[in-house]
Amino acid sequence: MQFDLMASMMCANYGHLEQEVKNLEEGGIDSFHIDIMDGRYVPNFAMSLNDMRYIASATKKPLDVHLMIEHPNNHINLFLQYLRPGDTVYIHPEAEYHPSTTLQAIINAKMIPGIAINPGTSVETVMEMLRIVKKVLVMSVNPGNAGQMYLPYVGKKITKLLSMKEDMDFEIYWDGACSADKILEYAPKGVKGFVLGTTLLFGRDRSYKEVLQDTREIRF
Ligand code: S6P
Ligand code: MG
Repeated sequence: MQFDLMASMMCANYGHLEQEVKNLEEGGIDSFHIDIMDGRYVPNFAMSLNDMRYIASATKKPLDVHLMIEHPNNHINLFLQYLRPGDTVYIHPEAEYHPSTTLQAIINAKMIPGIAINPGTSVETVMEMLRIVKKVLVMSVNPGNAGQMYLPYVGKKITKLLSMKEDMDFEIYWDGACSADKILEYAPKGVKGFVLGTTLLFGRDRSYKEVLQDTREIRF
């Protein structure tokens, strides 16, 4: 079964980031998930512009940039200038007065537009944007931190999005507390990709290659 695996780079070891990027590439990661935070939209500072810029220069794999910042339109060009066509940029619609304007800027720069949907945000409130974006990042933990518990009530929202994705032409990605069990359950239902952090990939006593190989070989 085909699904994408993204590495949540806020969980990487910054003492040897270059080696982390290499090991993840050699392990077969599909893309690098970059959690940008401003300490305002979420109560944390994870990664910032220079971290993203470095990783963009260190790999040819796509970047998956998750902007957890207020009013991303004020800063969107700062980020876009270091990205390549085919990279993805997610915004949180509630962080912006005019999210469709920001999504249009991402499209105009030839990046893939996405929205991230918080656990407390309903599908109905982002309906129009589902017509614009190609990717929907469903947060299954509250945004701001790695290493949190999965919030089971998010499952109903994923089911609803799965029933809409063909007609509205978007793909669904999972972000937060992603385990092998969740991949086993949701990949066959049509979730296209999974962000891997501390729950499955980082801080294990196994190599990234071993974990990623096992994850791809999950028996459905
Ligand atoms: C959370 C962020 C996520 C985390 C990821 C970490 O604000 O958007 O991308 O980095 O959830 O994974 P885990 O397995 O530690 O929850
Ligand atoms: Mg994220």
